[in-house]
Amino acid sequence: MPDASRSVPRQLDVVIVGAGLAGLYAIHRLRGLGLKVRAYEAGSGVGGTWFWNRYPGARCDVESLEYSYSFSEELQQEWKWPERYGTQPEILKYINHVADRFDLRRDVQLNTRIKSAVFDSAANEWVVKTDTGEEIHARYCVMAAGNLSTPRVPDFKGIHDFKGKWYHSGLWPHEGVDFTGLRVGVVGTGSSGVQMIPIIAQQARQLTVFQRTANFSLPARNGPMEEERERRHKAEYPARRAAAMETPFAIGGHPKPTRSALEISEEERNAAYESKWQEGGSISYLYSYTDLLVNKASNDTASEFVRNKIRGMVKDPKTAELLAPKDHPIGTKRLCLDTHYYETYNRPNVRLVDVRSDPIQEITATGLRLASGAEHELDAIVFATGFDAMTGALKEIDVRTTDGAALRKHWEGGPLTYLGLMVSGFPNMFVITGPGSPGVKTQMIASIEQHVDWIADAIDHLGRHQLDRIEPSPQAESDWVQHVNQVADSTLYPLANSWYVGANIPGKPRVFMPYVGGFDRYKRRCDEVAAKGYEGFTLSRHETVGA
Ligand code: N01
Repeated sequence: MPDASRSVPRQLDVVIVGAGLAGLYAIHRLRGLGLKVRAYEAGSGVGGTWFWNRYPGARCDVESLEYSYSFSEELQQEWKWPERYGTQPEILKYINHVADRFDLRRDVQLNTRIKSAVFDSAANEWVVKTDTGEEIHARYCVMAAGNLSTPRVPDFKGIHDFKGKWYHSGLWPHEGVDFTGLRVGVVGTGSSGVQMIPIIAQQARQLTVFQRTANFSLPARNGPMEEERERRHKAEYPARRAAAMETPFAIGGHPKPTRSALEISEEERNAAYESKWQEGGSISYLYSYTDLLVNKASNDTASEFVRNKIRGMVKDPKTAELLAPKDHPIGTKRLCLDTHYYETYNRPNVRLVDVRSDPIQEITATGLRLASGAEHELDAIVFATGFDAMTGALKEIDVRTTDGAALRKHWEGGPLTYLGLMVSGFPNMFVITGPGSPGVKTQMIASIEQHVDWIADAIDHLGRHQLDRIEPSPQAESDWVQHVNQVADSTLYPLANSWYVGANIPGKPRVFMPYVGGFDRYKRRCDEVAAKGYEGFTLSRHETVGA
């Protein structure tokens, strides 16, 4: 018998791809406009990043009181964060609480992956198909599929011959993994590796870390939430959130720097770095001076301070030198936050292997072989090797239009968007925190709320003016991409081989993807565009063929 749910397409106003922090807020906000919405989520639960990344030590690197939704004063007052930085289980608990509190689950469909999305130009609607054979028709499509949601294990020869177990940080087993007594290898020393290495080291008989690029990491100085700090923060929540909107990272509480790092004496500068180091956190360190991310000589002072800290913490001088990053300025790759990362290399059961000078050649049945022929016997391998960032999730969906456009083709030379929110040639499709957006360089939930609010306002505007189609002009898109690149080129960011430029994915076009002009500047631009009647966009009323 034919399955009715498959043969009768579901009709919606807005189809949302993903039920992470962005998808959930989109449901709430768009439902508030009286629209019929539904989010489709590949996972068996809501939460996106925080649903999938369950590796040991997974924790947010933005403080809990900041890294949370601001749209409900009651929610932000009532929720109690137990620690300065939220752990993955705690954040997932919070997201589930939000889903229940705002009755969002009734518009979420779990265990469903979107395979294709085709804009039917004549009918003026998106036709979206799932891996379960369902078809959904919707006027608008909101891509809330995440920007670090396509895990990537390098294409190592022999991986399927490995007799032990292997894992990726972003696809961690729900039941957890017990490494007790095992010889474990961790490949990758980005934020995920840096967080898991100290914890795995406590369990494993032996831990071997395979490092290609040393990363800068600062101490998180995590601890239980101080009552007085929480009370003060909550008393000033609305003002603090508003102040955060006026900062480049959408994070409040850090005084705006006023001087160059080169304007003051070395002694004074190092004292300032030391105080930030003791305070913990990455934003305050990078915000020490006006020019740390734009002037190499200034940055050198901040980089060298951290390198010296590493040299002081790691007892073996050779290991310390390997761990001290020298190939990129601090902050130009995502700055890590850790708890006892560098000290972990002083443990007798931990060793560091440099796979820059001697790359991983293949995985064998019993471990891993390097180009030199050196073999490492392992019982388990953990790949903390990152994601096909920013574009991976969207490229996995076959996004097309009946007018012949295909997103994969449009983005062949690198992603093109206007304001990071829309793509020319793909009407009525919105992207949340994708390429061209400052999202990944900010307190992500603030960017999510700003994007979703802007999108909701745009859809509302269309409805109030009897319009039903919006798309950016190719010129506005190309101007924005040029602006994003110009801004990036005026900073030190392009000096690093990072996922910001797709460097971790062999063959990916090297294009700087996030907008690094600052959240404050970006938000002003988005507001201005809307105030000018959606400048750079074409708004129209579609006449249904045959109507
Ligand atoms: O991934 P990454 P991640 N052989 O891409 C190495 C967010 N996040 O999962 O630098 C050997 O940063 C690669 O080496 P290299 C955050 O935005 C946040 O750690 O390419 N090594 C690198 O060391 C973060 O930036 C939080 O030379 C190989 C590592 O794998 C983003 O997610 C926590 C290799 C990948 O690092 C991604 O972080 C976790 C190979 N063939 C993540 N291929 C917090 O909030 C890759 N590598 C705290």
